[in-house]
Amino acid sequence: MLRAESLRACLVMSLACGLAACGDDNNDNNNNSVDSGAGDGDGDGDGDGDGDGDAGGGAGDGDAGGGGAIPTFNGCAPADYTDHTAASDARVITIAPGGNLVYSPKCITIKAGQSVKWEGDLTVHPLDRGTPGNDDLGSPNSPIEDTDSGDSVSFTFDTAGTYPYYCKVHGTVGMVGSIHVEE
Ligand SMILES: [Cu+2]
Repeated sequence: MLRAESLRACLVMSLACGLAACGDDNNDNNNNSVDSGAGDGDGDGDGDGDGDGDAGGGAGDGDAGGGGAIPTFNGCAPADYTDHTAASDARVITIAPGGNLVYSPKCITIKAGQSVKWEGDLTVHPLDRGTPGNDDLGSPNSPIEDTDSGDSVSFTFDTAGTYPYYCKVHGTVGMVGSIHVEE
């Protein structure tokens, strides 16, 4: 009997000890958790700040990407192009309207396979591909041929791309433009 009682007492003791130890462990864990939580809070704060900065950069890159789709030539930025893709559109660019040293419309969008006609005095305003000082700018294989006589000329754009053009006499004073060709 005595042995059994002391054994029981021992069991109760060790149970109590075990519980107490567990309790200590829990407290330690809780403390650690609280500390970790504070650490996470700081981390999130920094992360949010960086995230906003990156988002701004991303928006900037997006704009740059849009510019890449339609490169700017001869003052024709993506927003400057007017839509002339409709089948009913005449797609005629007037050379020096009213004697002004410009093309009108200056920057137009068409579809691959469509033609553009330049109308006006090509002797006074000889037309060429590219930009003043660089005939090679723009998409390769521009159908625009060097033209310095006649009252009109037409070119067909079979390949998607951006094809700048200019007047060889007045290009440097703003007589320039560009054709953007969609697929
Ligand atoms: Cu000219």
